[in-house]
Amino acid sequence: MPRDWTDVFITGDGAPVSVAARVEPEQQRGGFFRRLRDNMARTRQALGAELQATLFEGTLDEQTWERLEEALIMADVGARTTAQVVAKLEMEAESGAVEGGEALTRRLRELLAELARPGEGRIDLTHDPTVIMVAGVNGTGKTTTIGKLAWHLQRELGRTVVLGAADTFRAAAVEQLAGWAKRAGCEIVTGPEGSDPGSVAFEAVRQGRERGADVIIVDTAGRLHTQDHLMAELAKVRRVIANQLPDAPHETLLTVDATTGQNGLRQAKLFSETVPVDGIVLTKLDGTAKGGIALAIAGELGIPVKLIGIGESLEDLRPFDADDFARALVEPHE
Ligand SMILES: Nc1nc2c(ncn2[C@@H]2O[C@H](COP(=O)(O)OP(=O)(O)OP(=O)(O)O)[C@@H](O)[C@H]2O)c(=O)[nH]1
Ligand SMILES: [Mg+2]
Repeated sequence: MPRDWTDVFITGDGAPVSVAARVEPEQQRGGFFRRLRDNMARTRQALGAELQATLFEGTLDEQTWERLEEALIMADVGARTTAQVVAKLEMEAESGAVEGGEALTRRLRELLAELARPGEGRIDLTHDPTVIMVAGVNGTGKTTTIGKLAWHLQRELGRTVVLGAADTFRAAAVEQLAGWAKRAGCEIVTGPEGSDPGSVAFEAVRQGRERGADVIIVDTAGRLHTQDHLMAELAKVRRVIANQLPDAPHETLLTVDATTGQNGLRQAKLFSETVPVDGIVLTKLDGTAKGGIALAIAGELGIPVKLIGIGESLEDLRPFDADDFARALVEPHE
């Protein structure tokens, strides 16, 4: 079942979903996933050859599962996800529930997709207003993602969006976000460079409420003097937002750069230990041949990937579909 935008957002009753939102995905999705499949062709072929040699031709023994584990790790699926998937497949094979190369391969694909779908994969927009905070290592695509998301919410879902420029550390950060606000056609709340990010976030939520905005998206810094300093600041921004509006932020999104592989995964772990993260935005998937990382991130962190970034322009944000990624990795034999 292809996943489109209408599956990503919980909009409540009678929310206007434009025709564009409903008809757009097929062509664009098709284009991107064809590219993704092409990019992942080498990985898929290598994994396919290994599946052929193990699940199809060999007798299923200890060695089969070890080889399968190695092959999945090589495909960047991640050690923890791999161990879980292979253990489950082995159990089902031994109990006789799944038999034969084709059934095992199909089941492998299903298990990979299942693990890549932990928890609630949607973003709830029914709060009044909904506050979304975006965090992540510097350069992973926070500001760009916010611009794309604001554009999408305004254009396709008819929501009014206010942005909060709480990255006050970097001189150009506010300007950059202001550029995106202009492109997306939404308002922005800023503070002077070097000012307290907490007060900018507070002000953004306050002004957003005053103006009757539907969604407030708060940008944050990706780098400070030290890592500890950054984590403390993120926690503080969160607290300040909650003081202005109880239960907010309703959604904390963490951006992860897909091209940084396992390193990105480690950084994401660190962030998610400091601020409760509701969803991952996996960015720069257009620049990597290792799309398997999408399955690893969700599986390893236990946090759903909700959106993916596939380029630098406004329309280059898409819903994440675990089945698509599992299929791009494990060739269907139907
Ligand atoms: N190819 C590609 N580039 C992206 C994507 N998302 C972001 N970028 C680029 O990555 C770079 C960094 O993006 P930013 O949005 O500035 O990242 P940030 O997390 O806000 O960075 P800091 O504010 O420095 O912490 C920019 O050049 C973006 O154009 C994506 O999905 N694909
Ligand atoms: Mg930024």
